[in-house]
Order: sequence, then C-alpha cells, then structure tokens
Amino acid sequence: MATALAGESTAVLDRDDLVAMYYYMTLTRSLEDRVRNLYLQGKLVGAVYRSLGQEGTAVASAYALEDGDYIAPLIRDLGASIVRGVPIDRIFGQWLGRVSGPSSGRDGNLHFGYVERGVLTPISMLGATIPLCCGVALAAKRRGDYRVVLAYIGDGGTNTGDFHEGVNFAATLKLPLVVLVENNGFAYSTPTEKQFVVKNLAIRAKAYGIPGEVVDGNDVVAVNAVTRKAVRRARAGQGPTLIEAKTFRMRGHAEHDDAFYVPKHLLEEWAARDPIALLDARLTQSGSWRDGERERIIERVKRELDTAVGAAEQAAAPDPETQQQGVYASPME
Ligand SMILES: Cc1ncc(C[n+]2csc(CCOP(=O)(O)OP(=O)(O)O)c2C)c(N)n1
Repeated sequence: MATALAGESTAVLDRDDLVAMYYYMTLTRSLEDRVRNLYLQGKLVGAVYRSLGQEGTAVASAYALEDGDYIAPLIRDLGASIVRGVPIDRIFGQWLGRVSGPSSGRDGNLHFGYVERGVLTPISMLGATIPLCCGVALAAKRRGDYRVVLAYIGDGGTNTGDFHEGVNFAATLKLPLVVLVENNGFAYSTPTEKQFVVKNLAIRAKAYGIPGEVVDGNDVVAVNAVTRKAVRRARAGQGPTLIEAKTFRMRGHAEHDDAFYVPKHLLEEWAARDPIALLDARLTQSGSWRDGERERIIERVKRELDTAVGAAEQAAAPDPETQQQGVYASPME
C-alpha cells in the first residue's frame, strides 16, 4: 500500500489542504446525517445511500483534480461532488425532489450530474460508467486539452464486462482517465471473497498494461498522493491508471438495509480507522490545528447545512406540466 507522507507528491499538500479536506469530509458526513433525518421524517421519496466511513476516498481523490477536469461519481462519492463545487443547497433540492435540484425534481436521489462543474451523471448500470468516461476522455484527447476524467466504481461494479472493455479501451488509446475502485468490502450483501479471488483488484491493471496502485482509502494523504500521480500521468498523455482504495461501507447498502450480514468485528476494526478521526489525529499530533479551528469548522458546517436545508425546503416542487422536459432531446408535442 502507498504509505502516508511517503513519496514525492505528498509534500505538495500543506496544512491548509489537510484542514480543507477535514472540512469537506465533515460537511459530507453531516450532510448525509441530515439527509438520513429527512428520510426518517418521511420527507424523502426512495432510498438513501451514503458514504459513511468512505468520505476520505472521495474527498481526497477529487481534491487532486484541477478546474476543468471531470468526475463520474457513484452513490458513495457525494464528497467528491462537493469538493468539485456542487452547491449543497442544490444537493438538498435533489434529495427533496425540488426544482432547485440538479435534476429539477425529476429524480430524488444521487442520480444527478452537474455539468458546469464537470460532474458527469451517474449511470445505474455501474460498470457502464467506464465506457462513458472513455468517451469524455477521448474528446479531451482529441481537443488536445487533456482534461482528466476521474471515474469511481465499486468492487462489485468491477465485475461487469463493461468495466473491462472500458479500461482496456482507455489503455489502448492512452486516454486521460483515472479509474478509482472503492473496495468497501461488500457489493450490496455480497462480500468481496464471493466476488473475486484476487487479493488486490489493482493487480488486474497488469493485464491491461497500465499501472495499478493499492492505497489505504481512509488515509487522505495517501489517497491524494496516488490520485495526483495518476492525474499527472493522464494529463501527460501516458494513459489511464487503476487505483484500488481499500475502505469499508459502515452502513447497509442504503438506509433501508440494516446490514445484518456484515460481521460485527469488521465494523469495529474499521470504526477504529475512521478517515475523519485519522486526519484529526494527524493534525493534532503535528500541532497543526490552530486554536478553536476544529470547533469553528464544525460550527460552519452546521450553519451551512441549516441554510441549505432551509433553502431546499422552501423551493417549489416541479410543475407537472413540465414532466416531459429533459427526457428527450426535443420535447414531445
Ligand atoms: C448492472 C447492475 N446490476 C445490479 C444493480 C443493482 N445495484 C446497484 S448498486 C449495487 C451494488 C454495487 O456494489 P459495489 O459496486 O461494490 O458498490 P458499493 O455499493 O459497495 O459502493 C447493485 C447490485 C445495478 N445498478 N446495475
């Protein structure tokens, strides 16, 4: 595994970056807590997916990108969308099915994109994300601007044919793509040992002829370093990298799933490696926190969430007359 603070590129992160990542992870976790509360209050339609315990992977990898780059988030990557600049009042608008949501109230969960900030809309068939990202990366290569596409995929999603076709295609054409596998132990109720027999999914990179990296997904410094290296490679026209971030899904697949099938000891082991607590400890041990800084972040997050939830609750529901808009390229007459 890549180790924290080892290697050339970690030095690029200063304490302000670490504090910023602490803020983004705290915001993501607290935002998802609020979404869960709205769900329990019966204010949301549909399932609530969250990234509890995995916030470090999404935040630290997205933090490695530059303006103009793209991400293709899945259901555990809300932190990446927040880092890339999706406003949180729009995110609540989405969850509440309001016109202020990026899908204008046509969907009520994480199936939204935000093109103005390079956030590609998730694809439900998971593995199909990778060929789609190949298309975006191919366009960037043809334009010659080499904007990088960071594609997220779960361990389960890597077992689809589309995933393999996509990575092979990207390798062959040397596309500016970074594929980040979030290996969180389970695909719904299926543990990884019932999905594949390799120890590390990143070893598959060898078969595509591209670099593969295994990283501790709860160590934000390590995740950021590995992603930054892959992004640099992609931007230099050297093609894709396959990163496997080892992390853990601390809730069920969604809030309706009590995860009875997840062994307790695994939850305990991973709780001791919580990414926010690890970063807090790092900042404390290195004497990097300024007086009251952590408390100010927690206050700021609370304030921002109060405002964002309030704005979303005030926003209108979509007008039924508009239901066919946005479904076809040109609306049906
Ligand atoms: C082709 C396909 N099969 C099944 C599903 C239903 N489904 C949605 S998420 C999911 C589990 C995905 O697991 P993984 O890729 O490991 O991601 P995680 O949920 O652990 O983040 C399944 C089976 C789907 N969306 N698409």
